[in-house]
Amino acid sequence: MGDPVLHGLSRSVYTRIARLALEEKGVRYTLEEVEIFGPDGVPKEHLARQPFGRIPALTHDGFTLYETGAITRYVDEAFTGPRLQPREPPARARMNQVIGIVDSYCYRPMIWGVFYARIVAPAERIQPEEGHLAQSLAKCRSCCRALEEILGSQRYFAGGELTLADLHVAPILLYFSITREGVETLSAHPRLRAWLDDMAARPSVQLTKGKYELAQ
Ligand SMILES: N[C@@H](CCC(=O)N[C@@H](CS)C(=O)NCC(=O)O)C(=O)O
Repeated sequence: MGDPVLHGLSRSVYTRIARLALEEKGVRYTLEEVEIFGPDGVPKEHLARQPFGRIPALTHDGFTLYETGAITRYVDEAFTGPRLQPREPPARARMNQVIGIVDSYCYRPMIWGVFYARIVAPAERIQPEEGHLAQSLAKCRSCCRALEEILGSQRYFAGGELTLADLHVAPILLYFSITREGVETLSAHPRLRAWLDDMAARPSVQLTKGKYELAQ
């Protein structure tokens, strides 16, 4: 079997989620950078892999897969290494619930609402829209409240062991945490903050830092 190729961008949070799964499993892989945000739009060859023009996509021995949740589960099941999905139904359901929360409620406001306005827009000399930021921030606060409640006093989201849930939350919360609104919001959620600090210290997370975090 050959090594998988992940098609994405090192600065993309969803690409990083897939990379974290590969790194935590100890899988050798190649990251092929695909610039989807350039003036020419999504490259044709990427649309053939991901018809919605999003990143990442994974190719492995002629098998092509997109949707990060499917990629991380595939990586966990197709390769040896530490299990990243619990066996017991309640813990497994909790993991899936957290992944659903991240996709449905956290990604847009945290990344496109706050992180984009505070970190990407100034770097690219774009004027952010403050109204959008304020609306997004209210949603970010709800996300942090919900995530902290689920975390409770556990070390990880689905219990005592690291699972895909932690890998899905970390990249998005790390980007949010480098904005001043993120710092403030997280200071009101000390257990979530402690979880994030613990995740930030993992070798997989350190190794996959993108340019915006490295610039801090
Ligand atoms: N549902 C997709 C979402 C992936 C996604 O939104 N990726 C971002 C980059 S982090 C993207 O491609 N954004 C491009 C856009 O929103 O047009 C998945 O789970 O893979």
